[in-house]
Amino acid sequence: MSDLIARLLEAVEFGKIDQKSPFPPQMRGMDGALELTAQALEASVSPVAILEEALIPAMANVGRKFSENKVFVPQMLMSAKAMGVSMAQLKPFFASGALRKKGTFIVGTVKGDLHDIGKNLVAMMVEGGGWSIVDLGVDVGSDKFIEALRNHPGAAVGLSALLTTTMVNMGDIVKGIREHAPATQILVGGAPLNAEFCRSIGADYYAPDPQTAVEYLNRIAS
Ligand code: B1M
Repeated sequence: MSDLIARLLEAVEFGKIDQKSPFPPQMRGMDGALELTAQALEASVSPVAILEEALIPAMANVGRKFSENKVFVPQMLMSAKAMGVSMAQLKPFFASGALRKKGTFIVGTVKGDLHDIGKNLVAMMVEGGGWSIVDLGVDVGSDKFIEALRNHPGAAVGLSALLTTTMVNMGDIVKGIREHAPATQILVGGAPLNAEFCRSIGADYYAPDPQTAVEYLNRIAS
């Protein structure tokens, strides 16, 4: 692992956003995710490596430490912010999709759930795969998905959930969408889900990661 990747992983894991950020105190004055991502890109480290070898493992470490009561919500939030400033710099590399769009993809994190990093990543990769994105944000119920479908008939829909307590809300959203537009392609994703859960709520496809989501959407578009 390159030194820059290792430092970026550490910056995101400890929630060091940029050099002037006072948090965490032990990293005061050091480069943060903002500077280290820019340096990695400048050094021709691939955006995929930045994502897969630094950002995603950093968040996995944060999640493990949260489970072990070694970090708490504020630290998770700082890590999410650090990841956000890094992802913003990667976006242009992933969002250079074909000029002619393959279709529209409506995406949101479901009702009750505020986790948006995975959803943003999926939106970014799908956009890069040549789709127009309608991002409804977080805490989205069936009414908003249906309204978006009214504005974008025939669009595919993606639902994200990170909590076992909110993934169950996907069932109602799928039901609502099916009543309004039965043929809508609905894909679901997020850490606590699996293919069996997807089938049980009547969604069309479970995508474990953004790339699988892109591949599925490209299959249904062709
Ligand atoms: Co929260 N959180 N969190 N959190 N958080 C988890 C999810 C948790 C696993 C941590 C833990 O206990 N180890 C745990 C859930 C337990 C459970 O239900 N099984 C948890 C908890 C408990 C909570 C709170 C309840 C904590 C509290 O308040 N006591 C609270 C809930 C708030 C709410 O949503 N109502 C909460 C809050 C937060 C923050 C706000 C502080 C922050 C989110 C900030 C933000 O998103 N802007 C946060 C964070 C950062 C995490 C962890 C550490 C990281 C999540 C993340 O961004 N991962 C997380 C632990 C973990 O994941 N290991 C945790 C990186 C991201 C790239 O991965 O989102 O999994 P992920 O997305 C992946 C795939 O899942 C997939 O592709 C992505 C890339 O591979 N994917 C899709 C996701 N959506 C998809 C959709 C698709 C296809 C693929 O198609 C449509």
